[in-house]
Amino acid sequence: FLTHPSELGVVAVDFSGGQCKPGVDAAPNALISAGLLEQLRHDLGYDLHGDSDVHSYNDYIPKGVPDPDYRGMKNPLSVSAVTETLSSRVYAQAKEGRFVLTLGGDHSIAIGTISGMAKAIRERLAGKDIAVIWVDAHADINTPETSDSGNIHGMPVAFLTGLAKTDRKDIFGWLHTDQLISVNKLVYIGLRDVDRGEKQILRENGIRAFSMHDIDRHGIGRVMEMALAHIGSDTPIHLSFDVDALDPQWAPSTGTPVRGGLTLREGDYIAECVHETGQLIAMDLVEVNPSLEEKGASETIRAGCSLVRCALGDTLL
Ligand code: 5AB
Ligand code: MN
Ligand code: MN
Ligand code: MN
Repeated sequence: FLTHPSELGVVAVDFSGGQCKPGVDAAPNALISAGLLEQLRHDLGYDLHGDSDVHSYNDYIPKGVPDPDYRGMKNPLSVSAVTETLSSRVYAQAKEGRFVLTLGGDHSIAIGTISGMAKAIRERLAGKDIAVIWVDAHADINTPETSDSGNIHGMPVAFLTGLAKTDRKDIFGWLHTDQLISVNKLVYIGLRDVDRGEKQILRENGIRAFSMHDIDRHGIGRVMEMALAHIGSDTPIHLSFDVDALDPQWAPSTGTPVRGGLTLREGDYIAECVHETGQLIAMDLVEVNPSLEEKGASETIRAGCSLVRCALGDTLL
C-alpha cells in the first residue's frame, strides 16, 4: 500500500489541549532526544522526511479569542484548529506514498492523523478504506454528551467514525466523509477502563474489541490472529498506540494510567504482528507525559521507542 516503504514522514505534535495535564506536549522532543529517529534511520534504514525537530503545533491555536466549552468539550477551538492542520500535514506525507509516524501529544491528535490518512488512501487507492487498530486502556469513543470529563482525548474515535458531529465549522465541522473511518474496520486491543456510555456505543455499533480479559483468556498471540482476521489482508492499517495500554509498571508517565495492562513484551508483540502483515501504513504514539511520575519518565520513553521500532520492523534476525 506504500509506494515508498522505506520513507518515513515524521510528524511531531507538541500538543496537550485534549486533556488537562501539562507535559504531554514535551513527549516528541523527549522521544527524539532519546534517539528514536536516529535509531530508525541508522538501525532500520529509513529515509526521514517531515519534522525531525519539533515544529510547534501550538502556533495553530487561535490567538486572542476565548475558547469556551462547547457541548461540554474543553478547548474545542484549539483542538479543532490543531487537528485540522495536522490532518493536512499527515495527508501531504501520505499522498507521497510514505509511512507516516506521528509522535504525540495527547490522543486528541488522532483526529488529525487518521482523517489525513483516510483521505490520502482513498485518493491514492481508488476509494479504499483504511482499518484502525486502537491500542489503549480506554476506548476514546465518548461523544461530547456521554463524556463526563469533557476532555477531547477521550472522544477522537467518536468524531472519526462520524458518531459525533457538530454544526460548527470551527469545531470539527471541517471533517468530511472522505476523512472518516468505518466502525466495521476498527479494532480495539487492551481495553480495561471503558465508560458506561462508551460500552453502549461499542455494543450498538458491533465494534470489535479485545479487552484485557480477552488477552488473559486467549493470550496475545491468538488475540492478534483474531484482530487481524477481522481486518482482512486487503486493507491498509493505521495503528494508534496509546502508551497507557501498557501497564503502569512499564509506562508510569502518562496522564490516565490504569493498572492491569499489557506487559512491554505484549505491546511490542502487537506492534511486531502488525508490521509483519505488510499492511501497516501509519502509526501514532501518544500520551507519553515525561513530567508525570518523573522517576519513571525515562522508562516510559524507552517503552515508547521500543513500540515504534517494533512497528517499523525491528527484529532480532
Ligand atoms: B486516553 C475517560 N474515558 O473520557 C474520559 O488517554 C478517559 O486518550 C479518557 O485514552 C482517556 O475522560 C483518554 C474517563
Ligand atoms: Mn488511554
Ligand atoms: Mn487514548
Ligand atoms: Mn491516557
